[in-house]
Amino acid sequence: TAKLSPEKLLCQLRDRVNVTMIQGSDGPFDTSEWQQYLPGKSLNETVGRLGRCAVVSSAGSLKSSHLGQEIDSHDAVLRFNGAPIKGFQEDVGQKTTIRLVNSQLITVEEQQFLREALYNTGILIVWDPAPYHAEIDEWYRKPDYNFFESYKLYRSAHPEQPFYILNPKMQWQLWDILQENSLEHIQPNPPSSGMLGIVIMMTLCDEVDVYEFLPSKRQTDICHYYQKFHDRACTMGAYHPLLFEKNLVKHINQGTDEDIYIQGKVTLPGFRNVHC
Ligand code: NCC
Repeated sequence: TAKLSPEKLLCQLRDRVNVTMIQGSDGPFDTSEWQQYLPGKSLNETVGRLGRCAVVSSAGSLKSSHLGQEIDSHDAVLRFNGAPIKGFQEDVGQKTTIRLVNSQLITVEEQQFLREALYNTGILIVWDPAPYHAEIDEWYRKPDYNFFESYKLYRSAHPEQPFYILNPKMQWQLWDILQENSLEHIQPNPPSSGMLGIVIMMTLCDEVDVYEFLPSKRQTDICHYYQKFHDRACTMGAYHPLLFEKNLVKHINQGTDEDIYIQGKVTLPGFRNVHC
């Protein structure tokens, strides 16, 4: 269903999706109070230049994949929300460089978020669904989940751990590209954490391997590798435009169909290696 060639699509992603984190100079965050909470260093300074990166979806099809070693062989690994490692190393590895969490998790499950050791490793990034192409201050006044207090509490408890807030403009820049390259009308809901994480890693790394975002032969209705819960919507999408995200990622995959089938693996170039 994609309309642009893979090369042109990569250029669109590179040039139109601005991956930035909220900084102390951004609109309502330019107060002395917020300066104490936002990290002093930029994400780029914190991670440095990354070579091979892995993005690990939380899909049930990671179960019994034995992909742990391969995932850990990357220079950096990105994981999502509450996806655990303990007890699942064999399938998902143990390295965690970045954990991308949604605002719902840190607000609704605030107590777990503040307590569980899982979150204390690596760099945290939180994102929140913003109104379509809203300016930062409009979003700040009406976030989908009011996660700001939870963010501050976590920052006070773990001042040394880098913890960023994703600039909400990115989600709609990405959504526009998804919509333009789909024949159907897409519900105006932001992309999933999975798709946001893929594009974040494409900005930081030379090459990005994504695991079980496009399902392998292990495809299952089990939602997550760490739970027994069945729901096809986890893989196909309900609120998030997951199916469209997956079509787009399939279109720009530089790996083989066999890699998808056997390992659930897609290989994407980092934006530094995209020449337009
Ligand atoms: O389930 P979730 O996502 O945390 O998964 C992270 C990303 O992995 C990809 N995925 C997951 C399961 C699956 N079977 N196939 C997949 O491809 C998706 O790209 C997904 O984004 C989210 O995107 O933030 C989401 O978060 C959960 C939930 O809020 C968190 O896990 C915290 O508990 C949402 N579930 C619910 O709200 C019930 C989910 O819709 C989206």
